[in-house]
Amino acid sequence: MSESIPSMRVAGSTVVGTTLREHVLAGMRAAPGATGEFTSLLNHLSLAIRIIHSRVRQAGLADLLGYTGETNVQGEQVQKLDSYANDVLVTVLDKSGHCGIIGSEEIDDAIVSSHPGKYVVLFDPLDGSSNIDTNVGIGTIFAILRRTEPRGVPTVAEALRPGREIACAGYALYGPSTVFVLSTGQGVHGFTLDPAIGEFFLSSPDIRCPIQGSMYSVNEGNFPRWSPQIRKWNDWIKMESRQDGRPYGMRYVGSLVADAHRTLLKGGIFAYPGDTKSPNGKLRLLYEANPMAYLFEQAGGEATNGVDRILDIQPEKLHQRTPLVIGSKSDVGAFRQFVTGERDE
Ligand code: AHM
Ligand code: MG
Repeated sequence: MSESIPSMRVAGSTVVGTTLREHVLAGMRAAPGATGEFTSLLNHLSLAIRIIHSRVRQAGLADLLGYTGETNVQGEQVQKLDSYANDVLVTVLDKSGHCGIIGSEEIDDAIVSSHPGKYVVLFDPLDGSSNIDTNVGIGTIFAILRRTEPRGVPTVAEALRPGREIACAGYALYGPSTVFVLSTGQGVHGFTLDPAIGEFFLSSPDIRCPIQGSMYSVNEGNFPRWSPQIRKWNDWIKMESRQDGRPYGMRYVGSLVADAHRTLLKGGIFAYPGDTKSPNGKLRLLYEANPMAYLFEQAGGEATNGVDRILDIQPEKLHQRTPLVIGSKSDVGAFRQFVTGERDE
């Protein structure tokens, strides 16, 4: 454990680190006028994530793999774990009493909470569905906004707001360990779950995305469908250049949460651009792109749709898709230069 993590030494040798709860409480104490509702909402989210973690770990044993037989709003086959994770989040968040609107990648329309509170929570309950059955990293991605009319009847319009209005975003990655990465607008902090006691401990305080990386992450199988500019970028990043460290290494898990987590920590670039089959790409603005864009900006990285800032896009529909390019400032900048035609080699 890093020396910079505030910790408590007990009985001479055991070190007890900062828990997620303590971290969130400290943020609340520093915020004048805080009522504790936001702290309580984050504690509920953390509970939902620990429940999902527990099920993901048992998936191969408990008849939780495979499909439910239903198709979701995206026209995709619903996996049992997708459906389970969605139910857990909706139930726990509704019960918290802090949400006016709950929106999920798995649900057609936003849910008006039965105990309306002052927040909007939007999430992808289990990102990386295609990897569920093969024991590859998957995750949960979320964004929280303050309602614009906290005393009024909740409306979907309160969810259709640009990502720059996000108050908090994060994700859980169910990988070899379960990590919870969070930002409330004061940097990005990573916590690791100690599964024996069910508590998240601060393990990566103040994550910074390096200014330039050495890896790129993109589904290159889509190459023939990309624009000539994006193909040029792809050729360029694989060309030898001692001066700027090319060729970059290639990493692609196919779970946004895993590919983004690596890119956030190590730098480089993740791109899911539009193509001739899907002009707006595959990823959803409200449930995937906005929360990731918020985290990357908070960590000193950048997030665009290839050209423009993701967090400035005005959403028109809950399930709207957008091309997404996130990563180190220098690498996302180079991608933009190719797309705009400013450079072609
Ligand atoms: P999902 O939310 O249904 O899991 O789909 C989104 C996933 C992302 O996690 C990942 O970046 C992308 O789809 C991978 O898509 P592809 O298989 O086309 O590379
Ligand atoms: Mg997803």
